[in-house]
Amino acid sequence: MEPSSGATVTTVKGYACQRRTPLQHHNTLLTDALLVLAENAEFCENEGRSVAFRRAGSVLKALPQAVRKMEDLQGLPCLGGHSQRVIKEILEDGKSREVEMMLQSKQYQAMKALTSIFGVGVKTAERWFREGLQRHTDVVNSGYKLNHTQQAGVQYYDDLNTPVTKAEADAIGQIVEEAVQAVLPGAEITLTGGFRRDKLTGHDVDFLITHPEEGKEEGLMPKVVSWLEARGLLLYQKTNTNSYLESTDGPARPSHNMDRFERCFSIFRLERPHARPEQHPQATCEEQPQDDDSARERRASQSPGWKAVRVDLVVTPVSQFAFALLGWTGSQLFERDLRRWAGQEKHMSLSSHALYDSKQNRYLRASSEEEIFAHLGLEFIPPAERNA
Ligand code: TTP
Ligand code: MN
Ligand code: MN
Ligand code: MN
Repeated sequence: MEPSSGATVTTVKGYACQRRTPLQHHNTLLTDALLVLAENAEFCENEGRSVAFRRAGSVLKALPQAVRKMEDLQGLPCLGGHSQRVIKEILEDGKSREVEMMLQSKQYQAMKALTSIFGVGVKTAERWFREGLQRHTDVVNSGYKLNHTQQAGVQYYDDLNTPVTKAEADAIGQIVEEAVQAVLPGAEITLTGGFRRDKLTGHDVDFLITHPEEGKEEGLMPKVVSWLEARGLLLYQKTNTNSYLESTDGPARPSHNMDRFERCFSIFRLERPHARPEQHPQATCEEQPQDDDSARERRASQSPGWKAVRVDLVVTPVSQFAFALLGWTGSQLFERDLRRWAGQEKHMSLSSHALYDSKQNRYLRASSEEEIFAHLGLEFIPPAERNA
């Protein structure tokens, strides 16, 4: 299609894994709006629609400049009619009525608040909302029976919804390193997830653990968890043992996207570096002497000397390390498109364990991410440019 005069034409490839997507981009007003629509679709359990809005937003993140007029969108992939309408509204009026209304809606706000409780998915949040709950405090007061995970989610709600900083991620890294070295000298830990993509904050901290000698890593996770628990460093943990070897469906036919490593979803108790000592009531003579509700509330909300931080630990045999590293670095949309590219364009099946070539009927080995991209016929995209 010939661009009309003045339009900035940019070529953007259709799969996120074919594009470089930096952390900072030029279209946050548009991508924030599309993200709200994606979240709302997710709350309505419409995954296809949610992914479509995420894809549209992701294309805009890869553009080298801000979109100023609709012609700038010519030739771009993944922009459906609905996304284009919303973009048009924002370009013309500075905001989208549909998105503004959604942000104001009770349902969206409640679903957002309830799903931000660790351990609460869309289905549970939906049911609670229909039963009249809107905030995490309503859940506490409802007297509903919560599972172990949700109890932790409610108990540490504020901390878990405060972004984790890189400094905190590094501090957690030191603790994990110490734990791992104590139980298996020579084992290696690698920071993955958003922080490997150079994000400045995250909702959790993700680590891969391996050992250069294949097999040495077996059974490592329970030992690491015990070491941490013995020192009071874990507020919560749920460990899954490796089910990869026992499972009947190999990586060629992954039944779902969850991988099957030894893994641990946890909440660490991270000491705050410069925590102020708790204030004594007598020390604050300016304050009202009586112990009223607001005083009690102030004390309760005063941060203790530690912060609850979500941490994901994954143990991988070294032969699968490159696949695990690629699979856990994200972003989620980048991962989704890597698998889609492998299947649709290359007749291969990619998981966090292996790459299977259906034409050659064999697994393709790799000891680095670069080799996996090469197997897939893709240009290597460094982690910092996988922020799709
Ligand atoms: P997340 O930790 O959920 O996301 P993130 O690190 O990109 O961003 P945030 O700052 O919000 O934490 O997931 C990281 C990667 O881990 C994700 O791209 C895919 C992978 N992953 C799995 O392979 N299996 C899983 O079950 C989950 C939850 C994630
Ligand atoms: Mn993460
Ligand atoms: Mn996340
Ligand atoms: Mn994670």
